Amino acid sequence: RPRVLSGIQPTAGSFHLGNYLGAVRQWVALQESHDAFYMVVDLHAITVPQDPKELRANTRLAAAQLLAAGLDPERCTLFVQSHVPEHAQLAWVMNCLTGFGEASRMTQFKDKSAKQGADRASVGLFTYPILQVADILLYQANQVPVGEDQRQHVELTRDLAERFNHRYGPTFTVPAPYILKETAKIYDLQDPTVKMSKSASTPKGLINLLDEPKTTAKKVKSAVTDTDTVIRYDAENKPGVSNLLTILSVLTGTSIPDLERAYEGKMYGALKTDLAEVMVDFVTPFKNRTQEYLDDPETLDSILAKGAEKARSVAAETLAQTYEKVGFLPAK
Ligand code: AQP
Repeated sequence: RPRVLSGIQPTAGSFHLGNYLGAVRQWVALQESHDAFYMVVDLHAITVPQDPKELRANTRLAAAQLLAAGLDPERCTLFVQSHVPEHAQLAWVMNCLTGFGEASRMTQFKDKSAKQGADRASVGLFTYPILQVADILLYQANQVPVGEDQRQHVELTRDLAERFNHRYGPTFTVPAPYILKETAKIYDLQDPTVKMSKSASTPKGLINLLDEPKTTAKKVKSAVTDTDTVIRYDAENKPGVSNLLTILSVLTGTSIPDLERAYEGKMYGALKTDLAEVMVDFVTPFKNRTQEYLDDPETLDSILAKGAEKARSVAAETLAQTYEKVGFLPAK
């Protein structure tokens, strides 16, 4: 079976709809057909300041949400990044293989450091994509299911894998991004020209999956659309309506042309009311299932412990090969 690897940050508490539709939903599907490794990336989380207690709680919360979303520990390997020390170890080797200019071209770093003030951004934030390279290469992943915003980091992974293989001999699988076109980018409900994001969206534009369902319905109903009246997919001229159609299409399994036909002659209000209902039906059981996992931290921790053990067996082998290739003297 081909292998997939992906991760999600534990930072915000609740996942948002962009995380779910852009990534986690694909993770659930891929566990059926792939040898799947999924992790909560707490090492990535500390690239910006974190309260230790909150980080710990949010790490469990992220794992609980992944299980609630449908990850099955019998079908995939679910673990916490810091439980597998090889991530940080391989990241160092990858840091030394990356050009400073190359790392400086990463747009996510440019955006995030500009927001924080360049002097305040940590070196960890700068090398964030290189840790991601290590995450992926450790598992010899063939595919990386992510949202569009991560494409550049997967490209960097490909470059570094090829560079290492060229310099030291075949070692790493060169991975490909796995990005579904329809859900590659879910947009902010209040500003449908920018991606839904936990740090940049306003509360009204961001659908948190763990919000009260009533709040979710309200946010959907007050989504920004346009002054036209036709319900039609046109990402360029009608970004708000198109975003709502995308979300409804994926959550109901109805194609966009079918939705366009169904809403012919109807007002935006009808689309929003239907989507609000679909969203409530989706988030209510999700929230309940998440709570069930949180109420049983022992089971949750044991799932993560087993996952880490499985992950380590693969990661340790790749790291050992890498160290050998690089020329490190084996420890006796
Ligand atoms: N709006 C989005 N549309 C589609 N996919 C998205 N992803 C994030 N936003 C969207 C995908 O979610 C996965 C996890 O990303 P992450 O760990 O970077 O999560 P995050 O930091 O919580 O995501 P944000 O909101 O994008 O964070 P900030 O505010 O830090 O920029 C990834 O596969 C990502 O592509």
